[in-house]
Amino acid sequence: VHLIIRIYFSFSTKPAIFMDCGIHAREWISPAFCQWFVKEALSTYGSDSQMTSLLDQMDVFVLPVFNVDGYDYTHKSNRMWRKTRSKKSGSSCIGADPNRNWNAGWCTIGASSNPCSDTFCGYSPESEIEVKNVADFIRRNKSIIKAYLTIHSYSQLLLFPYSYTYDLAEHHSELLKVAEGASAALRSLYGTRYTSGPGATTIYPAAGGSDDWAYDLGVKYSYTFELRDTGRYGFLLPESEIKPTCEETMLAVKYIAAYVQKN
Ligand code: ING
Ligand code: ZN
Repeated sequence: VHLIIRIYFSFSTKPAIFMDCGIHAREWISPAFCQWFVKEALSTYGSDSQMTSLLDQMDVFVLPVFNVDGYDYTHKSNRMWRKTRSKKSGSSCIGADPNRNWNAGWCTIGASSNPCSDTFCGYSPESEIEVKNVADFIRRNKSIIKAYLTIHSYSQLLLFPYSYTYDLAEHHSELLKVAEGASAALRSLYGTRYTSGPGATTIYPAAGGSDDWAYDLGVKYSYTFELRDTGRYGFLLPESEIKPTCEETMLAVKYIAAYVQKN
């Protein structure tokens, strides 16, 4: 069962932004950011004019920990675990990659059909209960969801479709323009540099990712963040970087939200 927090200030149905964190178990800065975002949204509504206007006009769905079992496992057994923790009789290997399990060019490129691989695409699209549940939620709320944001680490990238093909997305130039605006906003705080672009050419080709799936469903503003750092600490980002990372990332998320709000 997933916790999805809906931030809203009136009961009327408004356009919405959906954001998830913690798809991959070991990317600890990601759930930290979702938690930060909720705190910041609730505590700055009424004082920060941009946040107030955003939440007056839109609802925000936040899924703070997508891969709950995997996240728990990184705390108790293996800090570097990435996948879910699902079991299947006949294989001694556990879990599938929840960012290779979506029905978007599923398992055609940059994914493995070997259950022991860290990028195992699963036995079928949406075989992972976490993916099925969130996909159902987004399909159910598709008419109001205007943007899909998914938070990973690390590499300091702002990615958008496609990752499962080298073809450019129909809205490529607009997606790139918004990503570059968001990266500039992020950089303005501490000088942290992000690279923006389609997943396939900016990081690596990989099918079955959530942003490609949401985009093909019709959610135009679909982005994957890869937060700090660029590899010095990697997944083991020191505690001292949590607050600055969250603060700068807020600026990028608010930039995208403000753009979506007026379009
Ligand atoms: N990176 C992503 C991954 O799942 C990605 C990159 C984004 C792939 C979008 C596919 C689609 O491999 C990390 N760090 O998880
Ligand atoms: Zn990830």
